[in-house]
Amino acid sequence: MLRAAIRRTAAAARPQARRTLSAEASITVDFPGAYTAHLGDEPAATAETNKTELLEYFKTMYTMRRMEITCDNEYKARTIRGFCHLYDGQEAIGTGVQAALSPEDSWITSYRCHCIALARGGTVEGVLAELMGQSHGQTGGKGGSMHFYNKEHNFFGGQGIVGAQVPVGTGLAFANKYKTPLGEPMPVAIGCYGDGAANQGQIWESMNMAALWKLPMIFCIENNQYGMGTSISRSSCNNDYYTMGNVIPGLKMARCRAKTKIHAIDATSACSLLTGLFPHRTA
Ligand SMILES: Cc1ncc(C[n+]2csc(CCOP(=O)(O)OP(=O)(O)O)c2C)c(N)n1
Ligand SMILES: [Mg+2]
Repeated sequence: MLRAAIRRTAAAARPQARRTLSAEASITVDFPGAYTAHLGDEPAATAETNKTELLEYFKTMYTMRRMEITCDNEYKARTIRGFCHLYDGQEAIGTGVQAALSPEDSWITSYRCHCIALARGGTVEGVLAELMGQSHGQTGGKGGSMHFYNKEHNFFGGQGIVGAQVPVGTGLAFANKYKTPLGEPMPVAIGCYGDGAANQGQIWESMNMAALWKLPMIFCIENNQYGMGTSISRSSCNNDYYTMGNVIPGLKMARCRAKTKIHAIDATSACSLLTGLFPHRTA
């Protein structure tokens, strides 16, 4: 599944993929040691991109960071009430996933969803208004921090129950397969969840069904090393989460520094599109 999805993305078969449209000079980015594979081959540790794309990724991540810092401040000022789960430090994942997905692919995530809502067709205004309970918020001011949703852009939330998005995401993958006529490109589904959710029973049940029925499902673990202040070493007997699928190929995407063929840069903004390990984050 994961391997097939990556192969499909790499092939850039679909004409609407933005990266195929640019006629700009290509930049080759190397990120050695970024991947470790389980039950499959590692993809090439190099990517073709260009200045426009890189700037776009940086702008997205920078906007996310500024938005989350504002949310943080407003939460502390009590203009945002209720829950507020921030995504700062993890922006590269959302940005990278969005860059790899097609608009028709389905995306579902945890309560840590402000920036995914932004990436998946939202606006900063819509996110902030939602958090402040305004009717012009992205989900009418009724969802709040944990329940962003955007059906038009195939974003299915925003789930408050840890891990609950994974079986629902597997259902989205099933629907994508069921509804795709034979021979036509099949949208994938991606379910993002944390290290704290990774050992739940419903994850294993979902993986079993996804593997059994060969669903176009990507299980994406955002390992920020903590679940509500409990470190992964105290909650999981296996900290190599990418090896957890007993028949599902896994890929660890490590934090890395990239080098372009032009000059050496600290290109976290480019290469950590595929990063899987992040600094401490608690709810
Ligand atoms: C079923 C369930 N149990 C407990 C909680 C309370 N809770 C909220 S966040 C969280 C930690 C989850 O950690 P992780 O999956 O690593 O995600 P992160 O917050 O680090 O992104 C817990 C236990 C919940 N929301 N749902
Ligand atoms: Mg975590």
